[in-house]
Amino acid sequence: MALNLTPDYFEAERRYRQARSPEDKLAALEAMLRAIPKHKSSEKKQADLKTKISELRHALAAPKHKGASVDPYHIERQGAGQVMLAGLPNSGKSSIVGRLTGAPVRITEFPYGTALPVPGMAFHEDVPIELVDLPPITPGHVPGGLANALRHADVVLAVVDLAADGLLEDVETLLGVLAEHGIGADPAEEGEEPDADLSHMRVGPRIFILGNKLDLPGAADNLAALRELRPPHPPIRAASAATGEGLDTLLQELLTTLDVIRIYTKEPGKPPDKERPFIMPAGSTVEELARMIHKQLAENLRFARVWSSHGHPGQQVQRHHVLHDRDIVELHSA
Ligand SMILES: Nc1nc2c(ncn2[C@@H]2O[C@H](COP(=O)(O)OP(=O)(O)OP(=O)(O)O)[C@@H](O)[C@H]2O)c(=O)[nH]1
Ligand SMILES: [Mg+2]
Repeated sequence: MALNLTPDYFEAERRYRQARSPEDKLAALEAMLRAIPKHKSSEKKQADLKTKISELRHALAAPKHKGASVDPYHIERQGAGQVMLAGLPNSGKSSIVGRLTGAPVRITEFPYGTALPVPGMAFHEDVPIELVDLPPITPGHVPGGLANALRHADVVLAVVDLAADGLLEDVETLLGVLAEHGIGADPAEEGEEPDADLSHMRVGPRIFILGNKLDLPGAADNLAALRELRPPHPPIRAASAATGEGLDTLLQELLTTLDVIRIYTKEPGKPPDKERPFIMPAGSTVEELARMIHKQLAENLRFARVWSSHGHPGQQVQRHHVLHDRDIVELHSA
């Protein structure tokens, strides 16, 4: 006899396969058990699920012994995208993340002050962007977890100290270390124009060189020299964590790079919710917005009204209508 598994079950099973932490796996298994039809033919499957759930609960409750700890470099992606700061010791990574996000980073006058990653949320206008402070990297000293985290970031900021005597060398060293770990090694990052046919296949993060400590004597001259001598990719940006100079522009640019739109929703007869926009990839549709809110809403969607600078106010649109940044959307379902 067939098991007659429901869409809810398949959804939970998909979550189980994609779960990265034991906690997520457990939650997905519990959802699978709730969703599985309770009849004779599914008894074996139910028992399997119960065994797996009990094993996982045990594993989670057990005290963690050395070596079995959770990967500290696994940081959940949040907001418009994940931006990781990689750099040689003392370049000011923690200072930048601290200033822009208020996260509890450790800033020290001596190198190697940061031992573990610290995530925080920076805001450009009302869009949250996740910044992650990382321990320093040097040739031969890149923890596997850190390299892996960098490869999964949306953007990597290669942070250098603009006032350092060996700035040019520092930049080459840092980019070399990153390239060795498969970060930023594609031709588009090596000074050539991105190949139009291949650009959509890009995997891995975008890279920016971020010169910090722009406030210090000599930094501006060093920056000018760097700009003259380096190829145009990766692009070079400059800032000062001490004065804040350049940081607004940096966030603005990160937002452009992440290529997201913010959508405000409203209910009929009410003003829009301007507090918490939905952040979606550029090109998203009304249907995708509905799905983000609830799967059922997407299925029952009849039409939407959109207030946009790209159409007349309250225009009625269908589910495949493409949204623009700052559109206000009223969803109507059956
Ligand atoms: N003048 C000036 N000093 C800065 C700036 N940014 C950071 N510093 C100083 O540089 C030193 C190192 O700063 P951190 O933010 O700890 O540097 P880091 O890159 O996180 O260092 P590690 O974690 O050891 O790799 C501290 O003394 C900071 O106060 C800046 O923009 N201007
Ligand atoms: Mg640090």
